[in-house]
Amino acid sequence: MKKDNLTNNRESKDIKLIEDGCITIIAGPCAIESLKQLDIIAKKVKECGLSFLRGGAYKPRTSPYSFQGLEHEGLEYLKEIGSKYNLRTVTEVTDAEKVDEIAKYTDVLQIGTRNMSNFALLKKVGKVAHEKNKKVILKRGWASTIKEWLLSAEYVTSRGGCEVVLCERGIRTFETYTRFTLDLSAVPVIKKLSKLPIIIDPSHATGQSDLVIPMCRAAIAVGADGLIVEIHHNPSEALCDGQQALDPKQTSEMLHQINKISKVFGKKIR
Ligand SMILES: [Mn+2]
Repeated sequence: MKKDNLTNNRESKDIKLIEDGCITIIAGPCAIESLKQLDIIAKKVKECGLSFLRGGAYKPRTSPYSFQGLEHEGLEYLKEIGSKYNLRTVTEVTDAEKVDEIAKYTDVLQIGTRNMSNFALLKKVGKVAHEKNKKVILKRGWASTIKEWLLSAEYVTSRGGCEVVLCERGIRTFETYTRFTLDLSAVPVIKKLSKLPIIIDPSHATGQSDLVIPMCRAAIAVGADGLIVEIHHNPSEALCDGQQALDPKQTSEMLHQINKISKVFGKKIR
């Protein structure tokens, strides 16, 4: 697809990441693996009635020998598929020098757990998000306190202002059965200390697909404004984080359950 098409055929209407009375569910693969893979998964996201597609192009991996993402090529696929299905896109920024480039291809800039204290990156993301009207998801550092997390958010919001959403994604404790320990009490604490919305990432917190739906339910019950969930059309063949990805059937089941729980709180999913 030509670059002009990629930049021009989006609906100009701005939509917020979080809206009052709604639960925002962001879904998609951990990593963008190919145009076809992203197309299949995005189609599912659209069929589920959701508005936001996630997908990593630059992947910060614990091991340098793991798949590092398709990088620039992945950004092009994300933009193309976002346009095709009219989905807003979410992707991670890992490096201050890449923020301008990535902002041309995505609606939401995600700052990952490893970069929550990368202040040069936070300042750059805040500036670019303000100038280009991008939204920001700031994940909690896995060894960071809530107060440190809120101060990191201020690095972003103080560069002119933009929509910033916090994301609790698990912290490191002595427990090794789950990948991290999901700190659900962070939700009411954030609600007490801050006006920023907060979403939950049950995929990275638990690291196991069978634990994702129960923690999604708990996240809505505790008052989270949304979820970011890794899904894949064929988790056993995923190049990244397949063990925690929901397959299409589990994705439908998750939405079915979250829809029911959201109604209890007078909210609808989007
Ligand atoms: Mn992942």
